[in-house]
Amino acid sequence: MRGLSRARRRVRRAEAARATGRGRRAGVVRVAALYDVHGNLPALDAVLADVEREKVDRIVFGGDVISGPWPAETLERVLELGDRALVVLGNADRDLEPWRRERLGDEGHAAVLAWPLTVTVDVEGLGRVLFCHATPRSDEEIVTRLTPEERLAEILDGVEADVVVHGHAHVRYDRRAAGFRIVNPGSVGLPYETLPGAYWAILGPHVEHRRSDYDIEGMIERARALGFPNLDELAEGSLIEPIGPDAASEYFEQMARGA
Ligand SMILES: [Mn+2]
Repeated sequence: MRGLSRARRRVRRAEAARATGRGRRAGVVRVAALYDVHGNLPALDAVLADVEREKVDRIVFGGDVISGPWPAETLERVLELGDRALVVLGNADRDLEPWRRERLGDEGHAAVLAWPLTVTVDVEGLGRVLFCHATPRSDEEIVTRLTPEERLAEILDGVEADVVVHGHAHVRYDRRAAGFRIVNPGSVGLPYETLPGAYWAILGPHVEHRRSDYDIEGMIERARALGFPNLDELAEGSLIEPIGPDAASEYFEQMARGA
């Protein structure tokens, strides 16, 4: 059944590609997926330095890009990448919280709000890869590596992709379910993993999870010197003593169930 619907999707996609003359974007071999940066500039800079060594064709920012200590600088980094960067909107990017509003200004905020909810890229070796922040239909619906397959099937019903890349829960995984390969690259700026660091992934021709090291203590000091509010809340559980992927996944899955 699943194989059949997958085959049907492939046929529909091929037909759509012929109809529009699109579909084959030659040369898209490797994509770096940078999710949930959360305005953590030192983490982003460490990841971008590692990305440069990888010779990727595209860098996809998977939402919740700017909300954090360095919103304006983070947006600048994204814009500096020009056409190499593709960005999707995250729920936290929409937030009009004063720290960000002051630093981005109306123009910056408008640029952020113009980001689409999904971006699709044909990646050699993986097929059609859909990037979204939370799910293709919502930038705040929670999916974790523990989400039951029946729920995934409902959430992803009608989605035309081979691979769905999402974030929002800040825990990396790579899973096949409901006829899709589903990947969370983890979070650059606020990961809930065992080891501190900045988490991201390379897609094409395989899925490779990556971790970049950076000076976390230094980042916290710099953010504190800026006067960024709620820093301790932010740092605790993620940056300094990560609560870990199991506890975080269970916590978010409970939220998803409304418990
Ligand atoms: Mn987030």
